[in-house]
Amino acid sequence: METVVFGAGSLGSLIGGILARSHDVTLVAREDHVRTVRESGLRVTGELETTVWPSATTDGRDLEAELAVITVKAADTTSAAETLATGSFDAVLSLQNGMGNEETLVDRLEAPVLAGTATYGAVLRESGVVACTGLGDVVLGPRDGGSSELAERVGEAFAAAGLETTVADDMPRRLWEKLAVNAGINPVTALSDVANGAVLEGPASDLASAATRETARVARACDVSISSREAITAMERVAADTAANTSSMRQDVRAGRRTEIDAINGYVVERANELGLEAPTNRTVTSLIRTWERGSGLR
Ligand code: KPL
Repeated sequence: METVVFGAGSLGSLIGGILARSHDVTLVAREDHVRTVRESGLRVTGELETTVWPSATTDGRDLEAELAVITVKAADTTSAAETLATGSFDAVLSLQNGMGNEETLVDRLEAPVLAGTATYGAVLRESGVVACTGLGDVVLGPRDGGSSELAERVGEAFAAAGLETTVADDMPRRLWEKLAVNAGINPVTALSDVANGAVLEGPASDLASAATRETARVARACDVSISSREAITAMERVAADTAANTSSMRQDVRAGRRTEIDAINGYVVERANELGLEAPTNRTVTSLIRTWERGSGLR
């Protein structure tokens, strides 16, 4: 399946690299990464070791492919969608953190938009080299739930390349569960500068569990059935599976980049406000991260 990966940072390079084993892939990425991939190929190290030769470009305009996989940061989804709208795709798949990305894509693109989650650990070590730091899976499906032939076709293409893939008919619930996991792990690890496993014990555990529990409560108020226990179990499972990893928000803070706080804990606070609910832990961590972003000149 001819695929464009828009936003080939850590996760995008890993997914694009694995897809390139069986499919025609174009990476849209930063200049230094593009140059190295063109000269020396894309090297995947760690679990899924391989070197592949996808096409690579810095210019995402006027591209045509069967599938566009979106892996940009949530804050960059609008500009990614506007750029992609100059090209032509049969389907678009969001593999991003946070909520609201699919709506942003649907509003600006004609192609059907699928929702997805990816739990592979990925770190872009240097231009042209991405490490797979943990095997995971990709779950994808229609963004409103249910099934579609398109989702099946994309799922088959991913599986054929060796990505562990599930086509799901309950994406709204899965996106909320991922949000609850990220709402617990990401801000706590970023603010405390600790690896994901630190949220399994001590004061970090109380804070992460509270943020996750609040997220599950807001999900239920949005008619998505997810108990607090289920959400906390999911958060603890991910923290244990990725114990030594650096969360994406901690990576952003360390690199002095704007984080995805608005689409994660900020989203929970917004939905809670609309529904007349309290989300004090999410509110607090959102304020702290936004304060850091402001102090760093990022917002
Ligand atoms: O998705 C993640 C992230 O870092 O954004 C988790 C699940 C926390 C894994 O690191």
